[in-house]
Amino acid sequence: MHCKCIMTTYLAAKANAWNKEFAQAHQVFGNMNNHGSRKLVTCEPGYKLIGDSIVTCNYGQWSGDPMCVEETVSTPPEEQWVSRIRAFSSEWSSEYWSAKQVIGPPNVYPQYLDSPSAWSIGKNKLNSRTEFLELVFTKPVIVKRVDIYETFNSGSVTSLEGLHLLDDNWVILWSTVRAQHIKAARIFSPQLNVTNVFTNVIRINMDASVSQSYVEIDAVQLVGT
Ligand SMILES: [Ca+2]
Repeated sequence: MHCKCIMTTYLAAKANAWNKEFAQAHQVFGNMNNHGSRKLVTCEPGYKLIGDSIVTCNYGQWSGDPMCVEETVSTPPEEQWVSRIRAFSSEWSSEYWSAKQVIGPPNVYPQYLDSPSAWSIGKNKLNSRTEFLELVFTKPVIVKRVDIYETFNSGSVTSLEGLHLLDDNWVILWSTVRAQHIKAARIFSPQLNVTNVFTNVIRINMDASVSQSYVEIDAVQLVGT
């Protein structure tokens, strides 16, 4: 079985030295003698990762034994709906228009509608520029795309962040200087600036002040490998 892996540029920038022994099989960066250091292992297209994506150096031994094996049938990227709400800036109520209305597949889209089945900002938040949702998905992936199902007063999203599980740092995946006000439902999938973040936690930052109305999001899908 042929093995071939690539390291993300994120870690490559931090790398001190090659871990030669490990790199022969997995091509990961890092200092092999550094106890407690963690590495992210990813596979090139056409290869599938078997085992954990993150390995930890434990007194000279790597935890787990991830491998990249050639795929006989290429697997499509993982597509996941929100499974849990981690945090939110506000919500219209604890039930209708609540943050938990974002969980699961869309049930308002493609309608453009003020619907209690979508999350809405709180009652006194029409001028708020600092609204956010922190969303948890079941399986961590290398983030390729985030689809935001906007169903009322679209266009408020100003940036997207991913909580990189390797070091628990928020990484900005996409941002814009100005929010918009679009009176139509849409699936917003911005072109990400960073495509090497490994996570199952996404934060959506919004500016509601542009629309001066209730900003609503029906569902969010995370796409990655
Ligand atoms: Ca919904």
